[in-house]
Amino acid sequence: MTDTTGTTPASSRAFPTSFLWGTATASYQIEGGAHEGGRGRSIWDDFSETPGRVLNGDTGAVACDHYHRWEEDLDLLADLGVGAYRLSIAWPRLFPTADEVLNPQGVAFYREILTGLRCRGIAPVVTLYHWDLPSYLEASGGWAERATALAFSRYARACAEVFGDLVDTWTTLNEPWCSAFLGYASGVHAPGRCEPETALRAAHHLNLAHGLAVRALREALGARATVSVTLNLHVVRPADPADADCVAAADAIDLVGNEIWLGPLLRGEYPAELLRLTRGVTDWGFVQDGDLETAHAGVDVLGVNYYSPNTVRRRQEGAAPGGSGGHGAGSASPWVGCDDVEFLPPPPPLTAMGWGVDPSGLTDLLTSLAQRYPGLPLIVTENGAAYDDVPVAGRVHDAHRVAYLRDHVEAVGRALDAGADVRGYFLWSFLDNFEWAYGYSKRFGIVRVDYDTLTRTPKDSFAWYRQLVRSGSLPPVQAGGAESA
Ligand code: GCO
Repeated sequence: MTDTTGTTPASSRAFPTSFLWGTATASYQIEGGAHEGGRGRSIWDDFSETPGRVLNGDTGAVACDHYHRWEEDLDLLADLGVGAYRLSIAWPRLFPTADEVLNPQGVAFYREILTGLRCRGIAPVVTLYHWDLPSYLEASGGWAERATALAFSRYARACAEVFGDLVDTWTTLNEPWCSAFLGYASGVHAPGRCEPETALRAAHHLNLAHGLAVRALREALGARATVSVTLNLHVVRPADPADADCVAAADAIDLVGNEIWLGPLLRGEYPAELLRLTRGVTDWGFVQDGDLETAHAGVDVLGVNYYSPNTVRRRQEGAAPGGSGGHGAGSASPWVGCDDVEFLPPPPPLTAMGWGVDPSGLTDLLTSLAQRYPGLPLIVTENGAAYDDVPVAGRVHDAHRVAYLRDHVEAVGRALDAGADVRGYFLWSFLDNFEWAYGYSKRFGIVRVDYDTLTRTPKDSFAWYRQLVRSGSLPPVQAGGAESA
């Protein structure tokens, strides 16, 4: 049914008034200013400057130049009307050198941004680690070493002390799966190592780092601290749910993709099946007494990133093991202990990343977490899509992105209907930005960034999201479906 304006009046879904609408970025992906303000080097500077690691040799040296244009960006956020903004702090801006002397220029930079957000009525949701490990820590072993977790807790404490009056919610780690397995197993992310045992050590030290950081935040801030962690939990489906081999393949991915975090962080254990699955790789001797208790520090809210589900089966003759984890194919698989598993290519439609589009995965993820961990509030800390936007006369009509977003916000609504305690939704991403190994070739933003002039141009999806966050209801879709929005 269409009304006289040509819109479909149906399906205007209202969200609770307390529901938090936001958008997200990360330091290395947008800041630039890599050699300014006393910033030290990170593993992403080293990795991206290494020939052949990042598409087209792109680096984050300039990125979106947010380092100089942050005020313009904050004004755009205010125009968007979001209640919250998820950003990350670059660890090497605060502690540029191994002696861990706090860099006052780094502190001043983030204090200005955090204050600027608050002045505009936007709550800062701050991630402490979105992958830009100081290079001096990688030089002494990186996440393979326990010392890195201890350094992280000192950094977290310093952040609490200098930004505690301005931050709304603290997120310790962003997607530790990517840090451990893309960084140390498949090597498609910094530091680019392909060492399966090291990847499991890194995973454990990230879990430990989270727990130590939560402790530091709570000691420094007391009851004022709202703490979280953001996980990219893998929605993994057996190709044939009636086939025991397919189900076993899905279970293996669930263990190394999800349980390796949920177990220690939310239950204080590594499941016995995970230890069994990986026993050919490690004996887990790096787990020390008390570590699991530390990792199990508890979170006030669990951040969930979702883009696309995976379908797996037992590996068929001739097929490559594992999948790329969605971030570019390396010569090695990130799926340590899962050599028997094969990922099936997603059916169309696909985004520019080659990822499938299936909003039901988001509903399933949120409802299953809600059932498994009752009483734990959830927040979607990332969701969005890259498409090959084509600017036309200075505008970007990104109908595919609008359709993707609309359907996924609806999927969050369905999880709420099913009783999941979902508190908010952060769209990835506010700006087009440095998409890791893909450099600037993939655009996730609702604001286009022209990388020659650094001009910002809000896309149609920006206007669409603006309407959503300002009304709290999903705007009606144009007749003919979301694609024509
Ligand atoms: C991640 C990161 C983001 C990415 C986004 C799209 O999830 O990998 O948090 O930095 O840019 O997810 O890949």
